[in-house]
Amino acid sequence: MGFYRLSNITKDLTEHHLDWTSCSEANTIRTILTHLNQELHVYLPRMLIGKTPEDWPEDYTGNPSYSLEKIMKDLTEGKTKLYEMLDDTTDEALEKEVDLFMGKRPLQFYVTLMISEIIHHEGQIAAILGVERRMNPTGPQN
Ligand code: NI
Repeated sequence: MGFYRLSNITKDLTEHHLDWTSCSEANTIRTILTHLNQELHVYLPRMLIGKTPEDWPEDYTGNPSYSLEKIMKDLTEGKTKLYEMLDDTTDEALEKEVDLFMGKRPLQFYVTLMISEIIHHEGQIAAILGVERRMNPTGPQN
C-alpha cells in the first residue's frame, strides 16, 4: 500500500518539483500534529456529522502556546471521536455523493483521503525525528 501511494504521488513529477517546497503547513512537528487535530476535530466531523465543535479555536493549527500534553490529549480525543463517528456512519451514507474540494465523489472517498492524512503526516514526523537524531545524536532519544 505504501509503494502504491508513492508511485501514485511520483508519477507526474518533473525536475521542477524536486526542489520546490509548498508545504508551509507541515514544517514542524507542532504544525503537523495541530494540523492533524484540526482534521480530526473539524474537517472530519464536518464531513461525517455535518457540524464542527463551537468552541474550537480559529487559530488552533500551529498555535505556539499549546503544550505537548495538550496537543497529545487533543489527538487522543480526536481519535476516539473519529472511531465513534465512523461507527455511527452507515454504508449508505458512505456511498452517497458529496460535492467537496475535489468535486462530486462518494463520501467514503473524502473520508479515506482524510484518514490517509494520518499516515502521510506520520511519515513526515518520522522523517523529521530521523534527521533530528542524526544531527543531534547525544540528545533525547525519541
Ligand atoms: Ni495534511
